[in-house]
Parts: sequence; C-alpha cells; structure tokens
Amino acid sequence: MTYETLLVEVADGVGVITLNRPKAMNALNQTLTRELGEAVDALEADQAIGCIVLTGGDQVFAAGADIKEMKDLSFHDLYVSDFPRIQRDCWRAIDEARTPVVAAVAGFALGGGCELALACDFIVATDSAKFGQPEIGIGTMPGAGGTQRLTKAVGKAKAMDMCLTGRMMDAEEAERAGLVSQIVSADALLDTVRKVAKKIASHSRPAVMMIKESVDLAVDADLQDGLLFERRNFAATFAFEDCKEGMNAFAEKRKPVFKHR
Ligand code: DAK
Repeated sequence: MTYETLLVEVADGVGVITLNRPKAMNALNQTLTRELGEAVDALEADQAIGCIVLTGGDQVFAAGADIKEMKDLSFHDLYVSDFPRIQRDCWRAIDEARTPVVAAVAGFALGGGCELALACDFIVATDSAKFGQPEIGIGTMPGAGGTQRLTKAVGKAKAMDMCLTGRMMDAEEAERAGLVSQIVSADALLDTVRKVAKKIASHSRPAVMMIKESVDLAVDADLQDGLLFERRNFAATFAFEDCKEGMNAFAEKRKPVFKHR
C-alpha cells in the first residue's frame, strides 16, 4: 500500500513505518493518523511480520497534533466526533497490536508525538531526542495518554512537572526516568532499531505475544494477579511447538527453527 504521509517498508519480518510530513515536523494531521492506524492494522494482520518499528526519521519524531488543523474545532466538534474517532483509532491500533511496536525517536516527540511514542511497547532514542507535553502552552492539555501513560512511565513528580510547565525532557533524563530503553547515536538509530526488531521477529511469535501481554498487565494489575497470569502463560507456552523446538535445540546444541506455532 502507498500512503500520502507515511513510508512503509517490510524486510526480514519487520515492518518499518516512517512518519513523512517533514515540513510540518511530522505534525499529526487527520490524514497521517488515519493512515497510521491503517498501516499498523495492515502490518498486524500480516503473518510474516514479527515486529513493527515506528519512526519519524533521523530529524524529528513528531511535534504533536497538527495545531493549524485543530485550532478552529469546537468542543462540540471534538465531543461528537470523539476527537475525531478516526484519529483516536490510530492510538487504538497501536494499543491493540499484539505484534510488538518499537518507537525509534530522534528530535522532538511532543504532545501527541510523545503520546504516540508512549503507546509503543518501548522507545529507543537518539541523544537529540526531546520528549514533552507542551499542550499547556497553547491553552489545552494532553489528550491521548500524556497524563496517564507518561505518569505510569516516569512517575507523578516528573509527569506533573512536564505537563504543568510544558518543559521538555532530554534523552539522558528520559533514559534515567525509564521512558527510554536505550540511547543511540543519530546515525545508528534506524540500523539499531531494525536489528532489535529483527531479533524480536526471529523469536517464537506466540511466545512473544504472551510476554507482551504479561508485561502490559504488570502496568495496571495487582502483583499477585500479574504473577498468576504470568505463571499460567508460562505453562501455556509448553503447548507451543516452538517451545519444544527451542528446548530440544538447546539440548542438541543447535539453533532453533521456529514455526511460530
Ligand atoms: N502543528 C502544526 N504545525 C507544526 C507543529 C504542530 N504541532 N509543530 C511544528 N509545526 C510546523 C511549524 O508551523 C512550521 O511550519 P511553517 O511555519 O514552516 O509552515 C514547521 O513545522 C517548523 O516549525 P518551527 O518553525 O516552529 O520550528 P522550531 O524549530 O522553531 O520549533 C517546535 C520546533 C517543535 C519546538 C515548535 O514548532 C513547536 O512548539 N511546535 C508545537 C508543539 C506543540 O505544542 N505540540 C502539541 C500540540 S497539541 C488526541 C490525540 C492527539 C492529541 C490530543 C488528543 N486524541 C486522540 C483525543 C494531541 C494534541 C497535541 O499534540
């Protein structure tokens, strides 16, 4: 499929989606969010894809929702259309994807851009990355998870500070705060994330899905419920052919050949 605001490439079991509105700093207009939801859904439905990478390229991730498109909307417009729904569907697609989604962030990830990165399973950033929820500066507030996912990721103090002052967090602070899994140099970002994604895609897909579900549950569940869910999922992996193959391959000192079954 071809898109007006995205580039999508598929190789080695990995789908890479690049936001492509460079003149507007990848601001998330309705076309982009609609296309992004469609692209994530299409990669998710593709059995050959074991990991999705979401990036804005090596300059900027996304400077937030498109303010110029949004500025004349009324409360009625937003409420009745549910933001509009099509735009919300973009976060829904990432949120509901069972295939892991890795964000590769260079430069600004602001407002909806930060929220988009937060909706991914983890974030790899360059040292140029800047995360922020600057909506307060334009008289509004985060609306796609900034007060919720950011708080769960970095804790109340930093989330309050960022949302109330609009200040940006640089890559080092973001890594210290647990927002970012690793920092890489700008020229290595896409290669590194492709390698990480390829590694994930090489593993048993059903086992990857169970791990993703279990880690996601840890964010909200009570510890004992989470541990029980994990234990049950661990036992369930023994029903996968891939689990037998992985353990036999270890015992036979060879590489496993997973069939994703
Ligand atoms: N919208 C539209 N255009 C933008 C933009 C944005 N968010 N950010 C940048 N641009 C455009 C600029 O207008 C400029 O375009 P031209 O003037 O050249 O045509 C071009 O990108 C370059 O920007 P600057 O000239 O401003 O570049 P600087 O390096 O000086 O500054 C900046 C970069 C990123 C610091 C600055 O552009 C900036 O502050 N941008 C706005 C950041 C912001 O406030 N973001 C939050 C927007 S509100 C929801 C989903 C999403 C949301 C809410 C709900 N639901 C599903 C319910 C999200 C809301 C938001 O993100």
